[in-house]
Amino acid sequence: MNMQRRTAIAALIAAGLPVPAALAQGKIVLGFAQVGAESEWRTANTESIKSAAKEAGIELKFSDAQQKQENQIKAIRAFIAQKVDVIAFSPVVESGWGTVLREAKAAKIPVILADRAVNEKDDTLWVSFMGSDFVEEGRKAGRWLVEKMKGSTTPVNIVELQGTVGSAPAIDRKKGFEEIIKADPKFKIIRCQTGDFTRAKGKEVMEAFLKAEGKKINVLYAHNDDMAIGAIQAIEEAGMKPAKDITIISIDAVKGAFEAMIAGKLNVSVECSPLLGPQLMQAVKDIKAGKTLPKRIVTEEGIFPMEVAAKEFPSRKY
Ligand code: GZL
Repeated sequence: MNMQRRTAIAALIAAGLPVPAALAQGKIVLGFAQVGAESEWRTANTESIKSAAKEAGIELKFSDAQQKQENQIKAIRAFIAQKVDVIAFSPVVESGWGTVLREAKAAKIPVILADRAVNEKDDTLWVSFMGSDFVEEGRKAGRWLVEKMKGSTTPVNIVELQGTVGSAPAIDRKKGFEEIIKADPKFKIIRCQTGDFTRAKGKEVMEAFLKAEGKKINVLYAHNDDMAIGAIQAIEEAGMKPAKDITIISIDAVKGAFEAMIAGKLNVSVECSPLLGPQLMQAVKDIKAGKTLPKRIVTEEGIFPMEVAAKEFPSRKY
């Protein structure tokens, strides 16, 4: 409940007047602290949240932290001060959230983790965590590569473009991928560096990989499509053919990835759906209705190799 509504209701009660139902129920107010606008995925996620809030008649207070944790913490503190009904956010990194989450708990404002997790031990600090299983996304990428390289005995040198250092998707996508490829010693990650989930950084780091390792590189594993698309530009500028000279595996399955696969420049993208808006708004309404939420709500997702890209593209929603 926001400040103005509380004050109005208190004044009516103090004057011994009835509180109109519309005022008493009022609009639910949700404070959402977004990571930033670093990728196509994030843009689609923000769009999904804003449109779903509108659709649900929920008043949305939205902040963009420009990928800085201190900005997300500031936004959450502002939501607490404004006495919003629910707080939701996608933590830019896993650690450093205990203090502000305890402040929200002390203010009796429920918190939903949307998209990424935190590594806080006390799970009473949030009501529910909804989002993808990033470890499974990494496994799917690894399984696709194992299948593609089945039967070959020559070494497979992999360079890895990691997501934001310390973020749940970067940690877990690496973990899942390595869990699968470690079964065969021919797979070797020869370089690994963060591209911070952006196209620009992905291109810059891939240029450095190519300078250092050149034609030794057989595979690029990128933790998201934006970094893969940046890397594709670097591979072409180095006079090599993306998806042919270097097999490229990526995650998110955003429009840009489908366009790259249709152009024959990306081999496969593992789906990671940003369309959490409707699920989040339903969770907010359930909390306000006093319902209990599951602690973990996992998004179901697929995998899209380039062979199916043209057929699937028209029906993609992000
Ligand atoms: C994953 C999400 C990641 C995407 C990136 O759920 O947190 O952040 O994979 C985005 O594209 O920047």
